[in-house]
Amino acid sequence: MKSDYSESVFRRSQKVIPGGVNSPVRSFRGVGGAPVVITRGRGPRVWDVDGNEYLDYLASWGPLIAGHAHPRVVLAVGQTAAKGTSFGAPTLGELELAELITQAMPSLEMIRLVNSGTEAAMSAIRLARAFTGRSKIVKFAGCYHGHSDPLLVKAGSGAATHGVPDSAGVPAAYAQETLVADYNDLSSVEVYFDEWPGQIAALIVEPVAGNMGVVPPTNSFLQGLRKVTEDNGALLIFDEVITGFRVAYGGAQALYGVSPDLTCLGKIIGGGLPVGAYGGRRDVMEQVSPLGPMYQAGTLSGNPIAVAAGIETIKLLQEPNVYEQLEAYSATLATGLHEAASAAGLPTTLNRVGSVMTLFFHPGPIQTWGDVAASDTKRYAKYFHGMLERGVYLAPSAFEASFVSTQHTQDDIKQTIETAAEVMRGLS
Ligand code: KE4
Repeated sequence: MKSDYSESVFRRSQKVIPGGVNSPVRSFRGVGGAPVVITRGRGPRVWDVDGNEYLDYLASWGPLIAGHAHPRVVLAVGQTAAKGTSFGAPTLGELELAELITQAMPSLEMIRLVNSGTEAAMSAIRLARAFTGRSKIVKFAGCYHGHSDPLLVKAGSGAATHGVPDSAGVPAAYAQETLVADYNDLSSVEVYFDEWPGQIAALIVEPVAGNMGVVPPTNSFLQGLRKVTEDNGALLIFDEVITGFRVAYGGAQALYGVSPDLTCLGKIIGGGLPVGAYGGRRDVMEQVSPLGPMYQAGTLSGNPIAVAAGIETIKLLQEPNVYEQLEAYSATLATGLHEAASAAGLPTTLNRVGSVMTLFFHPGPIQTWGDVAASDTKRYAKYFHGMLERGVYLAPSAFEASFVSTQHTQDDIKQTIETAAEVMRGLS
């Protein structure tokens, strides 16, 4: 594959943008090599500046469930832009998106639109602290909720101790308010509620973990979190930035039948444009300014063009059999990849929920952060580059997810499996 134009553009970018990227995981540091510079997308495909074509399973890290440049999304964005780009005032579009989301997810009695998943999670944490009057929060190792200070925290020295910063610039005093538990291990949560009675405002969780690779909740884990938070007067926050409208139209809360007190959303609800949201119980959301004392604001929150893309994308997901097709094609892909790996004698585990999945080079099962950390990331990097060279674009990190869109065809899936089989034969 020719890549000299990508390489020259990336060299220029590195002079003016840290690492040449506007988000670290795009840098390919997780898999080595230099990223390709993408110039356009259409349906399930993207092209780079050297003219190379790729079958895309990154989907911009999840938002593009309806594929790139969907005609209906492009038309909605264009028609909206022609009437103005932003007013800083109430609009019909933000109301329509708010009503679509709250109708899809009944636990969201009220919702506030913001501009990213980070803003959604940051605001939900502040709201939970305002509502309960408590300061501690519980999160899970391996789960990611954006880059706000309270959430860039890793586990402290031992169980039941406070967290430590997971980034330079996060004061230890902030990190101490965050307690880090182990995903799929309810006892690691219970110990915190015993250690800090009446002090934990909320627990935030990805109901299907997607940021350590895909790790689904084991049976009764989510139900257990619902009970332990309820029993201790803490709020349960589902971070559905990845899973919202992805694993089901009503998100993971519909799929697993567990109702959180607050939900964070992003990615798909913007259809590729910057939209995030947080919402939930009316009595909690009524604490949000201007109704209540918890302040949160944003110049471009509910931006007309962004919400137009989100509305059209969600409407596309209301069409008949959309999720049945996503499930069928994703299941075929998952089975094909796993069989290709087995045929090449490679131990792999493929974790999947609907159209979001991760292939781990590890015999499995993969149910905890510890299992993930033991997977073969070097072999994943070779697999990633082998697929990229053959025109298949996966997540450039072993700890991320790949996504099937409504625009991938059965032939695309078949081609992907054949390509993977060829690459894996070279890995064993
Ligand atoms: P954003 O601020 O990137 O819109 O959303 C943060 C966020 C919150 N919650 C979950 C569950 C998320 O997955 C994310 C962002 N996901 C990452 C990768 N999985 C986005 C990619 C990136 O950081 O560039």
